[in-house]
Amino acid sequence: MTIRKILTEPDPFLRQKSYDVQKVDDDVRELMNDMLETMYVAPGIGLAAIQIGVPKRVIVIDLSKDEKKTPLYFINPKVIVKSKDNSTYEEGCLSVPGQFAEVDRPNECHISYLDYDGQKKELKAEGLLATCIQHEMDHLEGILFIDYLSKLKKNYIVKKLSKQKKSLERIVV
Ligand code: GNR
Ligand code: NI
Repeated sequence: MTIRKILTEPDPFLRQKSYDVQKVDDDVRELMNDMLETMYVAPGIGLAAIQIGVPKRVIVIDLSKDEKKTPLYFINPKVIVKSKDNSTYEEGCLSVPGQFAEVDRPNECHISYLDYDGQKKELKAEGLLATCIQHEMDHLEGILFIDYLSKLKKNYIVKKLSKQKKSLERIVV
């Protein structure tokens, strides 16, 4: 397993649409293992492959708070239905480091996907899991949570990120 570098806004890669996985083989499983390790180290509760620069429709999630890890793997996820009712969560993103904002999303979503072994599965998710799945599925379309904010809030966050980056570059130099 390898810890990979997480791309951050405004990296153009993050805006790319990801491709369906054709076959769930050991290469895909190795990718998912790397993603999970990278996510645990970050730390975060979800990660899409494009965040480490791989444009494949692969997501890992682990919402467990204690030592006992419960990783979830989603390949080629598709929405079957979303609820009409929304809920609001304060979201963050490993590709938008240190920035948080409230986002409204359907509070339930029913999806189909392939699991770690390539088996077809369905899941009805609600609450934080539903939010996280939708946040990760957005990454597969090149969408970030800041895209849902007002122009003012989004610009503020984007500017902050570029300032952070510049000050980091100065330290490196
Ligand atoms: O670690 C993460 N926390 C989080 C909190 C609220 C809603 C979504 C998320 S996902 C995020 C990790 C990440 O960037 N995944 O793409
Ligand atoms: Ni994210």
